[in-house]
Amino acid sequence: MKKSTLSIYLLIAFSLFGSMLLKSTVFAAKPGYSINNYRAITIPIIDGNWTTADEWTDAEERELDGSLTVYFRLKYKLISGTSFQFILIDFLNDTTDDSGDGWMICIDAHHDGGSSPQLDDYRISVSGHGISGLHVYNGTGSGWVETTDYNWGTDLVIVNNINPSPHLSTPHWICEFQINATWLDLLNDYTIRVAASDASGGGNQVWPDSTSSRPDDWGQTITKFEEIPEFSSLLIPLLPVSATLLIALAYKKKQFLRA
Ligand SMILES: [Ca+2]
Ligand SMILES: [Ca+2]
Ligand SMILES: [Ca+2]
Repeated sequence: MKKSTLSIYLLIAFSLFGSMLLKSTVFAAKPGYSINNYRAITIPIIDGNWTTADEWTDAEERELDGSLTVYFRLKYKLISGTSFQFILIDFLNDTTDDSGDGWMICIDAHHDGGSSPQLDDYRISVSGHGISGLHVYNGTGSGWVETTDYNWGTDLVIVNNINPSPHLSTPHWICEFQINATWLDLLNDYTIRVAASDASGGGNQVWPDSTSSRPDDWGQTITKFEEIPEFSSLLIPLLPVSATLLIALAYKKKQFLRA
């Protein structure tokens, strides 16, 4: 075999091997849907309210698909050795307190996708706006089964309320989540599906447009080991505020879903 022919064969072999490697490291998620998950500068107070002007300015935002206007943001923070994921949903159009209103967060903790919920997948569903409407589900490999294997206050806190936000001064539903990453065995770059619905109309608002039963179609989070760049310079002045919020957070953990 000529040297040149051998080189071509080797080149093809390496290209194939390279493409196999690439395929094995591409995680399942819906194309075109990703959000950076920054380390928080401000630890949010979970109270269903944009509590301070800068409470969520250190997190990226995405708008949910659907006919209504709903935004969500997410960020994380290590607090006393435990990592917490924080999520805000700002539902501009929903001003009505309906028993059929709903929030839903689906998480593929190990971002391994699939056409049905797997053992590492979780679904947190809230219908109405009270604690009685909270149900948490775990994937079985073929569907969902409800689980009560978590502690309210340490693993999960959700508070929703009708308040104004920087997006809209007219009071509307805002929901904040605090999720313990250890509880879900949450890995970096997990995938997520965020949904909100107003029983007064408009249907389901979702990011990404997908179903809760198919993790392959959820959106990619990209863990950043830094604060959001534009706000890095504000870190030092905000430190005393963060300490205050941490104390407030410990107090708020006893709250039920509706503040
Ligand atoms: Ca808040
Ligand atoms: Ca409503
Ligand atoms: Ca999974």
